[in-house]
Amino acid sequence: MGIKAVIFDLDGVIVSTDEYHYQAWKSIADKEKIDFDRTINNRLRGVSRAESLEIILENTNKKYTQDEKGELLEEKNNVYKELLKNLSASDILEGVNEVIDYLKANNIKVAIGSSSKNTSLILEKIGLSNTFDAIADGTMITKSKPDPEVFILAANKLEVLPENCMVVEDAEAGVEAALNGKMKVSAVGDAIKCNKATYNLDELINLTNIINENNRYYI
Ligand code: B16
Ligand code: MG
Repeated sequence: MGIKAVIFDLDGVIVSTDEYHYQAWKSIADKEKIDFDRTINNRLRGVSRAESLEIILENTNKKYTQDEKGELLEEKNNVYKELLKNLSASDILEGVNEVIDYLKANNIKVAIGSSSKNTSLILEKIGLSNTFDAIADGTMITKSKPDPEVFILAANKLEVLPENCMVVEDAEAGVEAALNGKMKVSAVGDAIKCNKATYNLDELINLTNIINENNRYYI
């Protein structure tokens, strides 16, 4: 069987935009006088923008109309996009370029599977717009992680079967999404704690050993 494609989550795997998400949500929460801290922010990893707002609103008794929620979502995204202006290739996380080079040299396809509707903008800012063989993102799906839709879409675009895909994720919802899609998954960062992934990676570069191990008898 072996691994024929690696599908990378974006925020928290390729680039640390999670801090910008935190700052943007914090500004909205402060304005609305809602308690919001980094522990709550960790629950927003891999979760869509609209569902993230619902989690934040768990900490207030105030009832928001759909229109008011829509305004908060737009405001959050405006603050977030303003912060993204600071993003550059120097924000690509450690090991990412090396791992992608290794995969390409070994004819393993690479894709993005992200909940973010800002994926194109982020990839452009960090100079990786033309790096991936396929992109599946929040603008193309109707069901959020832990539903496997975004990863299945990436696999379909690559024309690779789910069982031949390895997902790399920093969020528990993303790890579950990959497993729900019958894919292997390597956890990095916060997702290691959930202990559900096929592999846990202390450092992203260790993915090359895992791929090697999986493909020893196939390539
Ligand atoms: P946007 P990922 C996710 O990206 C983030 O982890 C999550 O915090 C965010 O709410 C979600 O994208 C939606 O992002 O507001 O840009 O559409 O980790 O799936 O790459
Ligand atoms: Mg993520």
